[in-house]
This record gives sequence, C-alpha cells and structure tokens, in this order.
Amino acid sequence: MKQLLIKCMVSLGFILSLYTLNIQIVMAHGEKALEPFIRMRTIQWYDVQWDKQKFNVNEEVSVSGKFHVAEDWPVSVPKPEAAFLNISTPGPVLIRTERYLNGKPFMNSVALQPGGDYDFKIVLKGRLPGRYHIHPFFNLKDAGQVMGPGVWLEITGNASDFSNEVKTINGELIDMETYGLGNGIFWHLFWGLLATAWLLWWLRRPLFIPRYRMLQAGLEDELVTPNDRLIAKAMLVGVPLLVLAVNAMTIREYPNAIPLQASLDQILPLSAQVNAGVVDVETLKAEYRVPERSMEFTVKVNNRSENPVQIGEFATANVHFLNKDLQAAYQGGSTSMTAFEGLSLENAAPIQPGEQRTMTITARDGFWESEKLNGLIRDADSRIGGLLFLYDSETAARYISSITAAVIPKFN
Ligand SMILES: [Cu+2]
Repeated sequence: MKQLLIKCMVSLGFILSLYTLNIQIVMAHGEKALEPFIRMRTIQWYDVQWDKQKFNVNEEVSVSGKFHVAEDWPVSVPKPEAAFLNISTPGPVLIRTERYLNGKPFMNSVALQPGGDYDFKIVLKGRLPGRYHIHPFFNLKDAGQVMGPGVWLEITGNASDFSNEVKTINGELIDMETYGLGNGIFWHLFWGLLATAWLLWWLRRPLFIPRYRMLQAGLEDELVTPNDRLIAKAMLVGVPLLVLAVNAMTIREYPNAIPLQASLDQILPLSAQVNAGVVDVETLKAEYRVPERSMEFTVKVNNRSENPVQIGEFATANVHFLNKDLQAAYQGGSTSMTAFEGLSLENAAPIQPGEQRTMTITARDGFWESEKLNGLIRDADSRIGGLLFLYDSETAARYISSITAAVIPKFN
C-alpha cells in the first residue's frame, strides 16, 4: 500500500515536472523500480557482453554472459521455479532467433536453482532502425523482472529491408511478418463482434434497480422472453459446434502442426563457478554509511589457492565497484555503471596462500543513491548480496564469491 502510494506520488511528480522542464530523453525504464534486495539477491549477472553495438537491419547480434543465482534468495520472493530469459526492448525493434542456457537451446521458462551458475547466449536480428536501450533480463514468476546490464544499440539501414522468412516442416517458405495476419484479424473481429452483440442484446433491457424491482414484483418472466431463450440455445449449441468445425478444418489443412509449447525446460546448473571453494569469502557484517554513501563489509577471506590473491571488484545489481589499486586489464569491461575507484581495502597487501584474513572493504560511490540501492535500509529485508571478484596476482585467475549480509545503516 505504501509503495503504491509512493509510486502514485512519483508518477504525479513526474507528470507535474513535465510542465516545468523541457522535455528530456528518458534514460531509464523502470529497472530501478524493483526492491533493491530483489535486484541484489536473485539473479547476479556478470561478464555480460554484446558482440557488437552497431549493426544493420537483418544483421545478427548476440549477447552472452553469466549469472549466479544467489544462495541467499529473499524469503519473500517466490523461488525461481519458472524464469524466462528475455530481452527488454522499446517495441519490436529486434527479433530473437536463438537462445541458449548452458549451451543448450531452450524455448520455454526454466527452473533455476539457488546457488547455481549458468551461462547464456541470445541471438537477435535487427528489425527497426534506430538507437535503443536494451537489457537482457529474467522474468521471475510472481517476483518481477530482474534486469541485466543495459546498453545502447544502434540499428542502421532501412526498415523495409527487413526479412523474416522461415521454412516450415513441410518445406514451404513463409514470411513471418505477414503469415496468418488476415486470419488472426478475422477471428479477433469475429469473436469481438459476437461477444459485443450478445452483451448489447441484454444491455438494452431494464438493468440493476429496475430489474431488481421487477424481480421483487414477481415479473421475472417478462425479463426473459421466448425469443431470448431461442437465441441463447442457438449460442450454446452454435459456438462449440463452430469451434469444433473450424478446429477440424485447421487440422485437415495443417496435419503436421506443433502445438505451442507450455512445458518447463529442465537445464541443470554448470559446475560451480562462484563460491567454487578455492578462495572462500565470508561476510561477517555490513554497514551502510548514509552521508558517505558507502557500504563497509567486514569479510573473512580464506585463500586456499597456491598463489596470493587480491580483491578486485564488488558487483551488485549491475553496479561495479573496482579496486583503484588493482586496475587490471582482466577486471571486466567498463559500463556506465562502473565506479572505477569505488572499492577500497583496509589492507591492500595480497592475501597469501594459506592465509586467513579478516578485513574491511568499502564500496563507496553515488551509485548507491542514483541506482536506488540505498532504499535497502528502509526495506523489511535489509540484506545485501553481490559478487566479490578476487584475482590471483600471478596467473590472473579469477575467483568469485557470492557474499551476503544483513545491513546496518549508520546515519552519521
Ligand atoms: Cu536500462
């Protein structure tokens, strides 16, 4: 209720602000609307990359990346028993031609396992020219959309050049842009008109209070005439008969049709990529300093690898806080949500093999506020989650830990 009120106030404020400001290009599209604990502790995206960001109509483009499903899945969010990997676009500007999870093609929703690691790839084809803001995202059943990182894509060329032809199992080549369109429009109109006619037939009678008074007066027989009964019987028999007859015609014309698929795809997680065990990170506590916009973690790092490791990055809800003392080339691509000097360590010395160190690390940047992640401290579920990236100083190997802790706010 409170959130509804806030949303109404925000929308109202937004509408009012339109009158006082010049129209500016809207840069966001609701990715910050979801509660911070859902964005930080459900799907943890990383290494998301587009093979190109400028391409032609008809040209293929692919996005690939990885994600970890947080172990510390919020208790108020339904478990990811049905999740759909999709691409958020402003309208049908691209078409999706292929989609893979852990290298397996899949069409339907999929059950994800908390703690599991996955990689994905989606192949798209440019349809409408323009410059668009695009995200991969997961639609979680009953929870909402968890956005992956967003990019701007530029599609060049002519919309009229777009072709979307597929070969059916009968070997016929069809144009998906227009195939069956007339049929679809006809049936929508047909059922719409029939339903409207049926509704209007009854709406012209006395309604509500006059009807109630007639019933009270024992005049119900006058409300339903023999003609009404006849038409009702014709509808009752005619509609199912029509559906069955048209269905039979369709089956005769297209004997080898595959029904729309409604099953859940079963794809198991990869072998552990995050929390894989060689370098362990345990979060002892987390404090958010409101005036400084900084999150301070006390972590216990246990290095069981054979080389020294250093903490390089903390990533949560697509915001990357990089360790300014470790600007290594392998530290991931930069996005518009990278705080290059956002991460500082209490003790910058590499953690030696066999060493167990308890230390504080601080992720400080205005992103906590601009990405509305600081709303966490006013949530009923004030727990943070994210991925901590550690790098082997000698071999550049990367270790990833999904860390989580309850957040205590500090207001001064
Ligand atoms: Cu966006």
